[in-house]
Amino acid sequence: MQKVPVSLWTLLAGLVISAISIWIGQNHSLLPLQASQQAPLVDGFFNIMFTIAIALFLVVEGTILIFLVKFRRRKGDDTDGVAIEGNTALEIFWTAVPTVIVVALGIYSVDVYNRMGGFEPAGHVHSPVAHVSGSAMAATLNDESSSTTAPTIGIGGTPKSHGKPADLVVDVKGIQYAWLFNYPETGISAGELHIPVGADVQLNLSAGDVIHSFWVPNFRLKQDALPGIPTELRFVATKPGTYPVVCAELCGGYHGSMRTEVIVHTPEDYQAWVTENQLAQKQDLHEAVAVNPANLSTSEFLAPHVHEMGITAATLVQLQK
Ligand SMILES: [Cu+2]
Repeated sequence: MQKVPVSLWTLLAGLVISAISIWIGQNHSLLPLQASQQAPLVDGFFNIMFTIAIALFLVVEGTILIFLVKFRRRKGDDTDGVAIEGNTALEIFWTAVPTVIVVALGIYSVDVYNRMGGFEPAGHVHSPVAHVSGSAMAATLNDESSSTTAPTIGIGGTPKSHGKPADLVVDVKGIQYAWLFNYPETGISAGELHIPVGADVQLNLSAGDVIHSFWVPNFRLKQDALPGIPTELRFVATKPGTYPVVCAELCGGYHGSMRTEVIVHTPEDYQAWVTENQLAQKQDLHEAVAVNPANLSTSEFLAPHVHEMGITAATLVQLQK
């Protein structure tokens, strides 16, 4: 039987490994459901990296297995192995290949970041810029405050939407250990993020105490919320549903419980939610027909009785302690 040349075996192995890697790279189910316009861009990049990783794994582990068998010690062979000092051609090859891969991934990732809006944060006008006095940070913040535009950090409008105002702006504040959502246009406050599907949404992020990170895995978006430095996230949700919001920056003892949800509504559902909440939150306590005392703080509960009982507001504050 004629011997098959090594180059042919190598070619065949290369083809099989490429086919397996590309198939796994496209057909794995490691990532959650895509629910934003940015998600397919991020996943495309992830899948390329995953394909390369699988190919490298198969090449390295496969070579180890083949060599284990082919170059095993035969019975009665007590000679030393061949002394090999180096191989310039091989070294150039295994330096060049990773260099090309890393540079190509670098260029691709910059392109993805640009298409996501990473280079176009609008630099939203921020009400009083927080000053961290007595630190080096104060100097840089003071320099910035000469203009009303805050530093631009985060994901902004995609090249298509850049320069246009977002359809919906929500102020998001991270505190130990919760996310607070304020809708400046409607005056609504909420503990979850409600948005309409298909709307161009801009989140203005801030933090009340330490660094938090606003992460929506289904949107493939993550942005730090920093004390004193505004950041933003701009995106379009593409599928109605309820998705988790996770704090992705270790922020203290209960960091693990700093979770909430983003609810992507159909436009009609969203409008209903806005109407319902504007009514509920506008209502003053004395206009309410029925009040559940369990929902009131001590001072709210006692407020109507303070006058009759002859105690002052100051006493009341003391009572709460
Ligand atoms: Cu946090």
